[in-house]
Amino acid sequence: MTASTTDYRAMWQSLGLNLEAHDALLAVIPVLYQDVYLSQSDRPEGMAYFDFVMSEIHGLRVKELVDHKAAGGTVVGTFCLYVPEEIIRALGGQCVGLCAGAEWAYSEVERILPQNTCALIKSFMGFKLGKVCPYAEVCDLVVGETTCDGKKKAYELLGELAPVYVMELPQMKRPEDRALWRTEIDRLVAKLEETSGQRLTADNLARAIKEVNDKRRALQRLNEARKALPAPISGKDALLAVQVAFYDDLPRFTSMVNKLADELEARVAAGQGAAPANSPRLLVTGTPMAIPNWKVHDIIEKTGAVVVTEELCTGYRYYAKLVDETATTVPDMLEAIAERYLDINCACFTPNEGRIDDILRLAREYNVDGIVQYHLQFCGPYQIESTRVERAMREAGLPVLRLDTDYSPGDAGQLSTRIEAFLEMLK
Ligand code: BJ8
Repeated sequence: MTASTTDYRAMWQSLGLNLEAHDALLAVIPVLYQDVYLSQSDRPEGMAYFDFVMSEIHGLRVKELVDHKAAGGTVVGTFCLYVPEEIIRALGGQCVGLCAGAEWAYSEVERILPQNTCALIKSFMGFKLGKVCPYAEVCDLVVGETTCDGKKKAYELLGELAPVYVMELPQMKRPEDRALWRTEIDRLVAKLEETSGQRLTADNLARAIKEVNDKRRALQRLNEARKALPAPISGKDALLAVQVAFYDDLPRFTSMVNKLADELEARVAAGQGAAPANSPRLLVTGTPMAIPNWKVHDIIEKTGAVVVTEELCTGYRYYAKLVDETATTVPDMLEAIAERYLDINCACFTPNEGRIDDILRLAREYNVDGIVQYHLQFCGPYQIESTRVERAMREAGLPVLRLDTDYSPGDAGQLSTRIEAFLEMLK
C-alpha cells in the first residue's frame, strides 16, 4: 500500500482534525498493512481495489463525503448493524460505520470511562476526543442504539461532543418487542427526515432496499467461494472486504466485490487456493473487528491455518439476510426492514439461540476443523454467551478455542502460542 499522493490537509483542517495527532495515526497504518496484507503471496488481483481504498483511508472517501454534503446530502454515522442503512440512503444520506479498531487517546478516554470498558468503545471515544477521525467529524448525525450497557452509556458522553440520536433496541424478540422495534423504525424515519429535509417515498425506499441488498448479495457471492477447498482467498482479505463495506461508496463497492467474486469463482474452478489445501479451516465467532483490527486473523493465518468464515458483525451477520423486496408501500417496506434487522443474532439479546444455530450451520457448510471464539475483553454479552456457545460446539464434536483480547499488540506472542497449540490438537 502506497500512501495517497494527494494533499488532503486543508480538508482535514476544515473538519477540525488535530493534524499532528492525525499524522501520527496515518503513519502507523501503512506499516501494519504491509505486514498483514501485502506480505501475503498469490492474492486475488481484485484485492488491488481494497489496497487502493486503504491507501486513501482518510482521503478520497472523505472528500467524496464532503462533496456529497456540499451538494445538499447528509452523512450519518453508525456503530451497529441494527441501524438500517436503507432508510439513511433513501433520504439522500451516506452511511458510515464509526467503530474504530485501534487504541487511541486512552489516557483521555479513561478520564471519562472506566478502564475496564471494551476496546471498541474506548477506541471510538478516543478517536473522537483525539480528533483524528474525519468520518466522525463529517457526520451530520450519529445514530446509536441500546445494545450493550457500555455503548448505551457511552452515547450519553458522545452526545456532549456530537449530535447523537439513540434507537431503542429491545433485548428480546417477542411480539411486543417486535412492535416496539417497529415504532423505533418510524421514529428513526422522522428523525432522518428532519435532518435531511427530505421525505421517504415508496420510490426512494425501494431503490435503497435494492441497492443495499445488492451489496449483501455481492458479499454473499464472495463468501460462498470460501466454501471451496482450497479456500481461494485468505480470511483476512475477506474480512477487509466486509470492513470496507461499512464506509465505501455503495454502488462502486458492490461492483468491485462482484468483480472479486468472479475472480474467486475462476480460482475455485482452477483449484487455486490462498493457502495449501491441507491448512486447517477455522470459523471465527464473537465481537466485531473494525479497521485496523486484523490481529487475530493475521496470527491465525501466519500460524498456518485459514479462516474460511466469520460469524461476526464484520462477517456473516452483516451480509447474510436480505430485506424482502416485494413490498410496494412505505409502511410495508418499513415492516420488511424492521423484520430483517431484528433477525440479527447479537449477544445483546436473550435468549440468543439463533446465533448458536448459525455457527453450527456455518461450521458444516464451510467444512471447518475448529471454532475460534474471539471476544474483546470486558464485553459481557459475548464473553458470557461463550459458555453456551462452547457447550453447543463440543456437543457437535467441534473443537473450540476461546481468545479474549484487546487492540494492543502486547499479547500477540501469547495468542500465537495458544493458536499453535490448538492447530496441533486439530491434527
Ligand atoms: S449487533 S455485536 S455491532 S451491538 S464488543 S460495544 S457488544 S461490550 S459491538 Fe455490536 Fe451491534 Fe451487537 Fe454487532 Fe458492547 Fe461487546 Fe463492546 Fe460490542
